Amino acid sequence: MAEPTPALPDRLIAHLDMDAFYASVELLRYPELQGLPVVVGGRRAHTPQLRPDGTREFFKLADYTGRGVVTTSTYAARALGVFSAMGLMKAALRAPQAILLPADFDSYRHYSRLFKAAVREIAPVIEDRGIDEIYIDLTDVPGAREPVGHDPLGGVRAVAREIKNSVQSATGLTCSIGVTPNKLLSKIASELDKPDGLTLVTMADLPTRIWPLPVRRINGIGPKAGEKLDGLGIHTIGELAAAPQELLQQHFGPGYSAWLHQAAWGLDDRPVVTHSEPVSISRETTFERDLHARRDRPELSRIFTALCEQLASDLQRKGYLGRTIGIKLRFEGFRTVTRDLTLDEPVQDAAAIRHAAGLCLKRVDLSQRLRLLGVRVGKLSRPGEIEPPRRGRAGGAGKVEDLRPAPENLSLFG
Ligand code: TTP
Ligand code: MG
Ligand code: MG
Repeated sequence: MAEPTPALPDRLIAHLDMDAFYASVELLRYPELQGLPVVVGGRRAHTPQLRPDGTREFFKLADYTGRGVVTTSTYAARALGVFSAMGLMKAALRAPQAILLPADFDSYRHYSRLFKAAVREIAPVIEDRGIDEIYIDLTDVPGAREPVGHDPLGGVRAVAREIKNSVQSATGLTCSIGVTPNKLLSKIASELDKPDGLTLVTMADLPTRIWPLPVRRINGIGPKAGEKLDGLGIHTIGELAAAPQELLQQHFGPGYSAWLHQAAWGLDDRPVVTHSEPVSISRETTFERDLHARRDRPELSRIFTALCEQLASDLQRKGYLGRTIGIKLRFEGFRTVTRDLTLDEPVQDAAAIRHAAGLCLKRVDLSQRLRLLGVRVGKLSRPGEIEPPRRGRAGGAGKVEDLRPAPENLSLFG
C-alpha cells in the first residue's frame, strides 16, 4: 500500500534574507576580494586607492584607529570572529588582515530594489521587511502546491530555488530562504543554512529543527526577555514549549506569555502584508510671501482652516481616523517648529482637527514671520478597529523652547 502523502500546510510562507548584504555588494565592485575577510564600516578615508598599475590598494583593519563599529562582515571575516556591531579596534585584534571598506548606502538601496523586483516577478505577494529581507507568500504561486514524485514539498522547493536563481541573475548576489507554514518559523528557518541556504521546515520538523535552538532566535524575544527566560532555566525553544503556562504568566503577564507559548509551538497566523499603512497624513503649504501672525491674521486663519479641511477630506477618502494632531511651522530663516497633541478619541472631521491644531499653535511663539504652515494627523486607525497597544509618548514636546511661555500667540489665528 502506498504511504499516505502528508498534507501540505494551509499556507506556504517564505522568508528571504540576503547574505552578508552590504559586504556582498562591495565584493561585486571589488571582485578581487572574493573569499577574503572584508568588513564594511569605514569612513570615506578608507576608500580603496587605484595604483598606477591598475590594481587597488585596500585599507587593512590593522591600521585602523577610531571608535567605529562593524556594519557587516563577509563570512570569511565571521570565521575569524568578526561580526556586526563589534568595535573596529576589537575586530582588528581578531582579523588584522581583514580589509576595511566604507559603506555606500546608495548602492545597497539599488541592489535592494533589484532583488525585490526579481522576486516580485515570480511571487507578487511580498512584505517588505527592510533593506535586505522580505516575506513572500508562496501559497498561490503556480506549481508551489504540486508534489514532485513522492515529495509533497517538491513544488514549493522548486519555486524557492527559482527565486534564488532569479535573485542571483538579477544582482549577482546570493540569499537564503526559509519556507514554512508561517512568518515566525520562516524567519528562523532562513538562518538555519546561511549563506546560500534553502530550508524547508514543516510542523513535523518542529522538535528536531526548531526546539533545540536558543529562545532568542524567535523574532520578538529580545535581550531582556531572553535574559529573564535564562534565569528561569529556559534556554531553548523546546524548553519554552514545555514550560508551564503559569510560570510564564507569573513573569511576563498574560498577553506576552500566551504569545511566548504559541511561538514556541511554531504557531503564527499573521498575514503577509503587501502594503504598509501610512503612519500619518499631512497637508502643508509654503506661502507666496512670509506672513505674520498678527498683521496677516485673516489670511493665515483662512489657510489654517483650509489645511484642516483638506486633511479631513483626505482622512475620510482614505478611511482613517487619527488621534494625534500636529502642526509644523517654518519661520523666516528656515527654523522649523512642530507641536502635537494626542486626543483621547480618534477624530476625522475638520472642526475637531482645527480645534486640536489650534491648541498646538498656542504653544508656539509666533513673533517671527512664517513661510510654511502644515497640519498632520497621526496614530491612524480604521473606524471600529481595535487600537494597537500604545507605545512611548507623543512627540514634539521635547525641545527647550517648548517650555518657554509664548507671549503673543494666543488666539492670533489659532
Ligand atoms: P543582516 O541581514 O542582519 O546581515 P547580513 O545581510 O550582513 O548578513 P546575513 O548573511 O547574516 O544576513 O543585515 C542586513 C544589512 O543591514 C547588513 O548587510 C548591514 C546592515 N546592518 C547594520 O547596518 N547594522 C547591524 O547591526 C546589522 C546586523 C546589519
Ligand atoms: Mg542579510
Ligand atoms: Mg536581514
